[in-house]
Amino acid sequence: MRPIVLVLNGPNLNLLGTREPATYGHQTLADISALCGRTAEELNLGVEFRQTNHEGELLDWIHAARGRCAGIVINPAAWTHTSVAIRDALVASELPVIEVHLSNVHAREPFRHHSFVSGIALAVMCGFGSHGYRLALEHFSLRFKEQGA
Ligand code: CA2
Repeated sequence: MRPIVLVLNGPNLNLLGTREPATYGHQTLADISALCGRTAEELNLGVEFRQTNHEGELLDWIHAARGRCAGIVINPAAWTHTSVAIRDALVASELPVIEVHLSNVHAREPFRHHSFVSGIALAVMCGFGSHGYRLALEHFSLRFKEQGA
């Protein structure tokens, strides 16, 4: 069985490609989903790609991943900077987590410099645009191979 990586996206990321291209690029979330699907095929991973504007729904998805998925890639979007609940759920999942941001949050407003997720993440990708998702999946693939999964 291929290890499944859950790729989660937080609020407003459904708007990608429609506004703020200078910050977030021209790709849509569907483009990023397709990129993750192609990458997962190449790496022989299973991938489930989701986005929500409802924090409780994201929490439910994280809870359900425990014991079923091998890792989580998450762009928590604005919840990065506000949500202890998402951090706690990720810890409770007992899964390795890679945090991804399209933009370099450290080059932006000070309120984006703090993340509740980074301190419990295996790794953080920011400023690579959609390539960050690919890098996260590549890292999981190497890690699973090393672990003999
Ligand atoms: O850089 C990232 O990926 C962020 O997670 C994106 C979040 C932001 O709150 C984080 O600080 C950094 C915002 C996602 C909203 O995306 C939009 C896309 C197009 C138009 C409006 C919002």
